[in-house]
Amino acid sequence: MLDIKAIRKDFPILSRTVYGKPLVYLDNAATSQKPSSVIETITNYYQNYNSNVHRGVHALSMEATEHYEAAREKVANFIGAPDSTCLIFVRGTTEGINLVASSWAIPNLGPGDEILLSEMEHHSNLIPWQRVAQITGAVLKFIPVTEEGVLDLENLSALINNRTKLVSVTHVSNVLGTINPVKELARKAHNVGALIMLDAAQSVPHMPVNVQDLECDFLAFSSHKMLGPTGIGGLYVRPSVLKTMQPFQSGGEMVKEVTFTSASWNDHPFQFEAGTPSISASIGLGAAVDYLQSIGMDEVRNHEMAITQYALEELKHLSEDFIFYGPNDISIRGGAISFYSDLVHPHDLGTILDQEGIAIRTGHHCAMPLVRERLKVSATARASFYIYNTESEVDQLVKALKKATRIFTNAYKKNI
Ligand code: C6P
Repeated sequence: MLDIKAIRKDFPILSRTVYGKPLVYLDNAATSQKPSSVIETITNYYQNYNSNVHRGVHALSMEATEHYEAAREKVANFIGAPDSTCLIFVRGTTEGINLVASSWAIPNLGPGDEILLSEMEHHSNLIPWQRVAQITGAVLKFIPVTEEGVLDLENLSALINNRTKLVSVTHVSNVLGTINPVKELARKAHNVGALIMLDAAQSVPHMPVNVQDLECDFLAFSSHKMLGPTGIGGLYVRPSVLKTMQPFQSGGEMVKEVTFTSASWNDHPFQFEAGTPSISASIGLGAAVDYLQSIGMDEVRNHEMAITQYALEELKHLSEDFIFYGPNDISIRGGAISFYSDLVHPHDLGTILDQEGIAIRTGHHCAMPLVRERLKVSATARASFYIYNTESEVDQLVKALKKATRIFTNAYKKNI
């Protein structure tokens, strides 16, 4: 069991108030809060060894390089990568997926090749592939989503076929909370010679993830959702695939020899990290990994299951007009709960909850096709949990939702 009281003390922001009420932060799928250790690590870099990496012979630069590469080791180890050379620092999940689209997919795909996605993808794992399809002539296919909010794998043998070159799916849905059977998908993809990319934005922060165990070829995630700073994330690429990839951006650091007319590429991962990297953010991500590892990812996941289960049970006490999306089986869902009620528009719910100091997200969650075309609503409200959330905060959420429902039901009655 996590000592939530002690954990909360590590997050300075959790002691602030919003409109005079204690902050109840339930927007963790959008971004997580940061512990003091991460904030102090970043400050320490700027106060004591701020310098560029890989370039200088002076003490500060060498210190910065040491910390930067130590962070890469930590992050690679955290996701079970075979070694740190296959962990590329990127700005986040979005850039990681775009890197794979540019450096692997565009050079390798052609007309008629198929890219298999699912209907529950975030725009970051949809639009880069739409662009790849436009450029290469490849075709996009989609694994459907069932009423329960899980992938419908009934026709998988037809969807993964000899034309399939890439399967790219989210490990955990940011809207439905569903944890997808990605290992099974990896096996099926590899059976036909296709590669698999995992959008791990919502899994790496919340559960043990091991890229070798999952047998994936590419995996991207964002630091800011796992207690780390914004502007940094990781892209794992299987070493045998990494060797075949083309450069992403070009400029300083990604080259070995340069003439006026040509250049040769640096070793990976540096080949994919052109320009001065996000040094402080990378080191901050290393500190976030240290923090999560000090708790233990099994414990992180256990807490998430417990609080999500509690929330699902308590939210049932709301008016019957509320629809909750995603599977009920807690073993296949993460800590994001999306809901909708005809009584109160999600944006109104978000605003009323905000007045109570409760932060949730409302909208299409950057998964417009799923929300509009599958769930058939314009928006949902979403509460999402992390290691510092308590059952008492869930109670406050339920109470505030009841209040919002009352306000709108009364206003509706007055109008008729
Ligand atoms: N989802 C949410 O509120 P970036 O922005 O690159 O760090 O992450 C993009 C991303 C990709 N895939 C999934 C499954 C995600 O959930 C996200 C980010 C946030 O749901 C912001 S839209």
